[in-house]
Amino acid sequence: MSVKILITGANGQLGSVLTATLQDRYGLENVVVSDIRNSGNNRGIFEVIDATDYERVQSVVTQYNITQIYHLAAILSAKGEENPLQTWDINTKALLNVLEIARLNAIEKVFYPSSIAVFGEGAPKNNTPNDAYLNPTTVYGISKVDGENWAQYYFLKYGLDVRSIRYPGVIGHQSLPGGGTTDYAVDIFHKAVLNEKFNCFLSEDTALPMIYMDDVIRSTIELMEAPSEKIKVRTSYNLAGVSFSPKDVALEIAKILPNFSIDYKPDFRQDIANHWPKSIDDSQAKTDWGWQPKYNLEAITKTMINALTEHYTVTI
Ligand code: AKB
Repeated sequence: MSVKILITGANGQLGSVLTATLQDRYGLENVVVSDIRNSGNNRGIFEVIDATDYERVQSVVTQYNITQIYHLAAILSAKGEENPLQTWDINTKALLNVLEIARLNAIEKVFYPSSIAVFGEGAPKNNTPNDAYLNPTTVYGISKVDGENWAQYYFLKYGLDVRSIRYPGVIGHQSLPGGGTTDYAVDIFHKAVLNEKFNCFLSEDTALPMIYMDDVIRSTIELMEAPSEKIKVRTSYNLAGVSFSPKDVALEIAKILPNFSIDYKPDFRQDIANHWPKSIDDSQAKTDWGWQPKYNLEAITKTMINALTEHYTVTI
C-alpha cells in the first residue's frame, strides 16, 4: 500500500517545514496538510481540521485512505498557561481522537511530538536522562506526559505503531514559533538581522536545550523510517541538539554583527524555563535508531543570520 500522510497542525513553526519535507519526499498528492485555519500559503492538498473534532478527523482519514498521521496540533507552554483547562482539552482530546481513529482505521504509523516540558523539579537539570522522573509544572508539560503514556498504551494494548520525540526548543529561519518559552531563540536572530535591540524575556544565564530545524526534521524522519524493532522507547525519546543561554547566543551573534545589543527583562516565562532541563541526555535515541545532531551554536548562528539577511533583503 502506498503512503498517504495526514499532518495536523501543519501551519505551526515545525509543521510548515516538516510538511514541505514530507511533500518533497512522498509527493504532493500523498500528503494531506491540515490545520484549524487555512493560511492560504499551503502547497498541495489542504483540509481545515479542528483535531478535537473526532468526526472531522475520521472523515478526512476515510476520504484520503490515510496510512500515517503526524499529529502536531497543540498549544505550547507559555500560551497554554493563559487558559489551562482549554489547553488540556485541546492537547489531550485531539491526541486521543488521533490514536483512536488510527487504531480503528489500521493506520500504519503515528508521530506524536512531546517536549522537554515533560520534565520538572524531579529530574536532574544537566544531562537529563530519558527515564527521569516526570513532574512538569505547565499544563502543556502535563498534557505531554499524559500523551506519552497514551502513546505507549496504544502500542502495548493495540500494537499501534506510535513514535515520539521530546523536542527541545526549535530554531529555524523558515517559520516563526508561537506561544513557547524557547521562542526567544528565534526572535533574537530576527532582531539582530534587522539591527534592532532585542528584549529577552529570559535572564541571560538561562541555559535550555535547543535544536536547529534541519536536525529536528531529519530526526523526525529518521525515527519514523526506522525499523519498528529498533524503537525501544514507546513513551518518547529525549533528543538533544545544543544547549545555550541567551547570553551565549548573544555573544555568538555579536561575532558576526558587532553592533547587536540585548536587554534582559524576565517575565512569567522565566519560571517555566527554571523548571526545565539545561541539557538533555539523548544516548537512548543514538543507540536505538542512530540519532546524531549536526548543528552546534556556531553553525546555527551563521546559518540563521545568512538566511534571515537574505530574507529581509528580498522582503524590504
Ligand atoms: C515551548 O517552548 O513550549 C516549546 C517546547 C520546548 O516544547 N518550544
